[in-house]
Amino acid sequence: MTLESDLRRALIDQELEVHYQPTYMLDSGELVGVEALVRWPHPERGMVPPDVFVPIAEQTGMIHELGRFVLSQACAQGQEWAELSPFVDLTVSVNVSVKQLQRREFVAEVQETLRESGFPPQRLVLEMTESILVSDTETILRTLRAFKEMGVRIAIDDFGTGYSSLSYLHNFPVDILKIDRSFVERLSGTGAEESLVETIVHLGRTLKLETIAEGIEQPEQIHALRRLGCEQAQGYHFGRPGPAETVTQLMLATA
Ligand code: G
Ligand code: G
Ligand code: MN
Ligand code: NA
Repeated sequence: MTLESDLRRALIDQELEVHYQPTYMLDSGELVGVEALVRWPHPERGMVPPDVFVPIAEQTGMIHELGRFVLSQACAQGQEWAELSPFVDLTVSVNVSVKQLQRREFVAEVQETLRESGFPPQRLVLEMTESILVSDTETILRTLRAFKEMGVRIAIDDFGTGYSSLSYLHNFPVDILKIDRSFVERLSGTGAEESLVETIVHLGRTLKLETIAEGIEQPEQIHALRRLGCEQAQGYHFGRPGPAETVTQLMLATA
């Protein structure tokens, strides 16, 4: 069986799962959000990485169904967490690909999913890469404005790895910059490699955007990020992506 036909079957059989990776405030250590990450525990092949099957889904059009699955799981789970603890208001981030954003029905689908789940639009974040903002500008701009009106926020994923032109940050209603982990990796503690992260954090402050550092693996990186004024962080040091129950345990420990 090809991976493509297998993925088609997996979507029908509801074989895919959604895992969640926590995000924390760097100053207080408070748990503030999760990023939804799709997982495929294949009965024979073992865990198939999203880097392998998401591109196949994009090429074959299955990304729409995959995306609907992840979004509905994430919103339902977000609402469950909201009802579980009055002390923690988790933001839920969902990765979306350009194919999804270009689809006419996408905004209405997100709206419907939010309505069905009861999850507040203000707590949903859609993550997209910079490359999205330079493709098919008119459609994307219209789509992002519609989300802005709904209260859904937009994050730029892997920020700093894409395009040198920053003008899109002025033109598009972006709310959050996620600093790519290649920059965070270089925060060794000597200070010599800090200038890129510092520049991104300052850019975020100037444009009134939240900044989230990705891929924190070492405590020294936390110290550097705090010093540079980055607000939030995510990475293996804090927690790997895991099943929803792992986050539930974290929340209950906090409350
Ligand atoms: O979870 P992991 O780090 O292996 O993810 C690898 C890549 O797959 C990342 O770029 C991530 O953004 C992407 N990805 C994970 N889940 C989803 C999803 O639900 N939809 C889309 N479009 N991409 C995803
Ligand atoms: O492209 P995106 O940022 O959505 O990709 C998220 C991916 O990064 C997920 O697959 C997740 O497993 C991975 N990831 C999350 N934290 C870390 C980390 O601290 N180190 C590394 N190497 N990968 C991470
Ligand atoms: Mn992401
Ligand atoms: Na990222």
